Amino acid sequence: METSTSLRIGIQKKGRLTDETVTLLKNIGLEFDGYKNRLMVRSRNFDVEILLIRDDDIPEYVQDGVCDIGFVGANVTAERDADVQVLLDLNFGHCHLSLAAPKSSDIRKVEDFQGKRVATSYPRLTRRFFESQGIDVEIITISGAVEITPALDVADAICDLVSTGSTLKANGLIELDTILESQTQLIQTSKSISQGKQDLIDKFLVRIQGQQAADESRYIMMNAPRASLEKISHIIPSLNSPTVLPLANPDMIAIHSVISIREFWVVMEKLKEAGATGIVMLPIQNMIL
Ligand code: PRT
Ligand code: ZN
Repeated sequence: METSTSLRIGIQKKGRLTDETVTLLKNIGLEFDGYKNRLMVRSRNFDVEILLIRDDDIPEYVQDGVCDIGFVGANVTAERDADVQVLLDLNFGHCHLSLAAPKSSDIRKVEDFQGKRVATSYPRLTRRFFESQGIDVEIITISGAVEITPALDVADAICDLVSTGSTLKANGLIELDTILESQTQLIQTSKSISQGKQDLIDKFLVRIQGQQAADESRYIMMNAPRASLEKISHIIPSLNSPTVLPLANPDMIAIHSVISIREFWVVMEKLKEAGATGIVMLPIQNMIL
């Protein structure tokens, strides 16, 4: 059942994901303002409402069709066991849910957790993990500052999100096993939605994918001897064949192409060996594949 005629997007109101999510929505062409201290904002140029809510509520809101799509960490969707479709990994908000124990304790591997107290804000995922390992633990559900529970003797070990690892270190904890890898995802309700809304979601998906492709690509330009063109064309794993432009010196050409940022350094060294000079790399604003 549809609850609204506008496409409803659920995003985190205030937290680690908010700025990057808002930037992404603006980058794909949604115009809106004044999202701070608001529960809902309407887009000026699309039939879209943005609901600003706690990240914990996003999976259920999407599951129940209150929101049609949402931007939320995979960790939250997994903990809520929400029945939603994952449309896309968004490559920000990377973290992992890990077991950790005090440096001073003798807990070093999963079997050592037998009979221990484990504090976490992720009781469902933690319980499921230990059940899968056939290990009995006492789960202590804590809503925040899980890392201080061993020092307070509330727990023997913890299961918490880690990104840089500095919080664990500052609290004398050692990271042991990772039970879930996470990043922000775009999720969609499994409830039926109108064709109009689906078309809009598909349009946004294409735009996000274009943005992602642009983020991980660079435009490169170089000069090279005309005689090196064939060799250079093989070095550049470009989307299509490279653009070749004449230069004032008839023996020289300019070559333009798009390459993956991950390949840049390896490709650049080979290009130099093949005679390319003045290699320039530029960021790409957007890219429709
Ligand atoms: O108010 P609301 O409920 O919306 O926000 P929240 O406080 O529950 O969430 P928030 O804003 O802290 O995090 C939102 C999402 O960011 C999480 O659900 C994850 O998907 C993602 N994320 C990425 C993280 C981290 N990295 C992260 N490091 N969420 C939390 N942390 C915490 C972690 O719990 C620990 O306390 O940061 C600390 C560890 O960080 P490091 O860098 O010291 O390892
Ligand atoms: Zn939360």
